[in-house]
Amino acid sequence: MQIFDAIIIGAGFSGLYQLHSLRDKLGLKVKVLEAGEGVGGTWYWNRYPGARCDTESKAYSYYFSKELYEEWNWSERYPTQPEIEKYLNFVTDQLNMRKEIQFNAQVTDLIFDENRHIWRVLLKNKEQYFAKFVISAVGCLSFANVPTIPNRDLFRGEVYHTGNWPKKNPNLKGKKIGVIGTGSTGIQVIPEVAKLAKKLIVFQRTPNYSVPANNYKLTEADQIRANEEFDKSKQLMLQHRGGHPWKHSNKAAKKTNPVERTKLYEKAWDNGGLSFRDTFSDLSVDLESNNTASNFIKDKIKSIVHDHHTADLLTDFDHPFGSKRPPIDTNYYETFNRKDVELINIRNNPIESFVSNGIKTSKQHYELDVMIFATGFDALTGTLLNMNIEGNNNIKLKNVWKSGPITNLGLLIPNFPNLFLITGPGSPAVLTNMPRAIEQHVEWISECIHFMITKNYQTIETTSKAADKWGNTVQDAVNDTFFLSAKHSWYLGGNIPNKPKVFIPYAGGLNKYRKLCDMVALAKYDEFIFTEEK
Ligand code: N01
Repeated sequence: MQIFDAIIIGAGFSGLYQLHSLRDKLGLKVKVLEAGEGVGGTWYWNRYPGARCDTESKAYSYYFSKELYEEWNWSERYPTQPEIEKYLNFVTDQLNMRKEIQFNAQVTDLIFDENRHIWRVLLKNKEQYFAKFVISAVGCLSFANVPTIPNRDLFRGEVYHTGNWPKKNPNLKGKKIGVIGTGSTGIQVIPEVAKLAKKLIVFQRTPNYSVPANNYKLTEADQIRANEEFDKSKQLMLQHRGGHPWKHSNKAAKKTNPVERTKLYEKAWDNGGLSFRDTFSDLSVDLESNNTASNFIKDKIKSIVHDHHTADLLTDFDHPFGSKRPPIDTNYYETFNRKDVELINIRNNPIESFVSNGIKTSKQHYELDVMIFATGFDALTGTLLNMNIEGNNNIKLKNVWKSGPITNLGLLIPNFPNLFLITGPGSPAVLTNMPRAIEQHVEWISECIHFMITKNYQTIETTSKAADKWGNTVQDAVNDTFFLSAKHSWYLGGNIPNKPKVFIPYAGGLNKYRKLCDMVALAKYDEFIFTEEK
């Protein structure tokens, strides 16, 4: 029986760097199991029209190797899905990693053998592998949330979810298309689909605050500057709570006079992108300040959208700005000025069922050839809980996490020895520029495994007490913010019926989290239990 030192599940940003770290830095025998036909993870599956990253390309790259960074040139300020997929293939080949990756390998079960201290990993095709360590690199937004609308079988048209978009792009030209969902994904897909459709109907339940991306092509001079600024950018990202390459503002909106405040919002709006959230220091903690941002965005939307009724629907916000992940867009609001685009409020006119040629709401019937669900994900826990994961005494993760995920630092789960999570629940991951969070996790995990090897340790496990303590830290961090006021947000599990309503990520900032993780390593992981190699 062949036993790997480590099995990594997933070949996206996390899995690839974890493979490189364990294989090339620690010399371990590693296998990566990937459900898709290629590398990319999130960026393999989310190939819908308009898919692109909201983080700027020069920051949405690996920073563990300056050489690698300099060898790749991004073409636009924000990278498109095809370009990110290409980048991850480039990294895979540059580091010669393809041979360790098995594609079309969907993991169904992870079962810990307590006697032998190894994990048995089962695939959908019934193959099985064994490994001392398992590292979950399954991504945070990888389990599609597909609403259950009655009579789907009756509908004669096509149905797609943006998170499982077909590799062969469907032909949408000249069709009557419906889109459900106006989160970051819907806001990206809607303007692109509108260009192709004969008629586009957007079914909106909750409007979202969106800021212009202000995308542009990068020049050769931009590339040279990005390379020259590699170290400076890295430092900025390490200091930023969200892992982004800019400084936090130290100005409170409330304490800034209204003329100056509007000037600063205008500047941030023109610059575009996620940094708008950091225009002032108090937007996520002071409602009065938050309202100044919210009203500014509302006025902008109303100045763009010609039809008053549509503009009112697009600005009927039910949560403070930033309490849900704020999207950025290219021509989202402008799209509603097209004659062939209609916005339907499904909050007071809910979708009741599919019919053979479209969809029926409580008030009306809409003819459609294609329905696109941009309805998001069972985030952070969905993919993990979709596998059968059994730890000590065959205890099932499904049962342990019945009332919400329990982890220590988002990295380890009590009773599941040697199972590490990259960007797991309880980590700051989804509140950050993901590659920065991923690099921090991978490096921490690799260092921990290295420590175990040098000490001849067989297993590592966190105690329930330490995990409960971390759970309280996660709760305390969110209590200082507005995140809890967005009741339906996926951060809170609010988008999935019957999911426990607990705030899942750590909201204390990646910079602070990194220090906490470093302290644990410096203290030689004294919060963890190790067993020695027999
Ligand atoms: O998903 P979402 P997403 N009936 O959950 C609606 C990342 N991302 O895929 O708000 C009707 O945010 C739902 O309505 P409501 C980013 O972190 C990154 O857009 O619940 N509507 C909402 O409008 C983001 O936050 C990039 O009332 C239903 C929408 O569907 C995360 O992915 C790009 C419904 C879902 O919004 C998820 O974004 C894109 C139902 N039954 C995404 N169920 C980057 O650039 C859901 N909705 C990196």
